[in-house]
Amino acid sequence: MNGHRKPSLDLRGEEKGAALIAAFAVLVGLTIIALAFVVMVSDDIKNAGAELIDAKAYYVAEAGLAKARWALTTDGQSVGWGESDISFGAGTYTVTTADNGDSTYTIVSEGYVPNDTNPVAKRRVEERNISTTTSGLTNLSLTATASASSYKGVDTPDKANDGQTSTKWRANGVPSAGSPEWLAMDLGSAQTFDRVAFDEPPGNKITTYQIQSSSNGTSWSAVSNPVETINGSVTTVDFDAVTVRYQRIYITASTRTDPSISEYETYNSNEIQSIILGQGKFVTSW
Ligand SMILES: [Ca+2]
Repeated sequence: MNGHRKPSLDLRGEEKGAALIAAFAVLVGLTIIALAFVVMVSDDIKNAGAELIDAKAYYVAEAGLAKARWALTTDGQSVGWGESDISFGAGTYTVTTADNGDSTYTIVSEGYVPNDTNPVAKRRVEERNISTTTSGLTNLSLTATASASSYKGVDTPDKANDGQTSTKWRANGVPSAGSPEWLAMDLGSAQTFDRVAFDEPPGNKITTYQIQSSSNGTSWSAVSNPVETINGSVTTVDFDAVTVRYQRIYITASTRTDPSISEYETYNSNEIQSIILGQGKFVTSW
């Protein structure tokens, strides 16, 4: 033994080279995988950011929808109500309510982030097939205080708004232009109405009259654009909506000496009594 190392070292050197190449290959592989992860994660972050903004636009649109439901059911607004560019959270919404002409209506709300002028995200929410019923309109006369130019016997003014057609108000006199008879309703506070209906006992017919409104009970003016519809003993008059405390029927001619009214009703035809929220809810994104 001369202390030399075995020449097999060179052989091991070849092995070492092969190991280096393998290690390099593994390193390259790992680097590619790592880079791929970086790209994937970066895409995910980007996508998550876009999804977050879209989600915000969606919920802003939902806020507009909720506002419309509240406006129509609680706030006394009518179909056709809407509002635009309302700031809410991260964006703005524009909401409309439209009558479909078949006793249903549609609410459309659009949400924009950050605004509708230069939106990064937009979402549209529609609620359809919402129905309304106006069959149960509130007769405002029932809680009003009636008074009249005159009355006869037990047929006092309050019999015209007691909810019973078997009782009536009867004037004590012959109405004429110079000597009118009238029946008035004090609603207690200013209220909106656009329809009056009065029911007359058999044989009675008021032939010339005016529906008048007043804010103070002393100065009166005729309602605008009255349209009369007669159905049996009931005469309905529709006119441009007014918001006042007092109104009356001002009678200047009648087929009978003493004009009589068994029930005098007051309505707001735009009043929405009940709302059934639609079954179909559609979300459209773009
Ligand atoms: Ca009555």
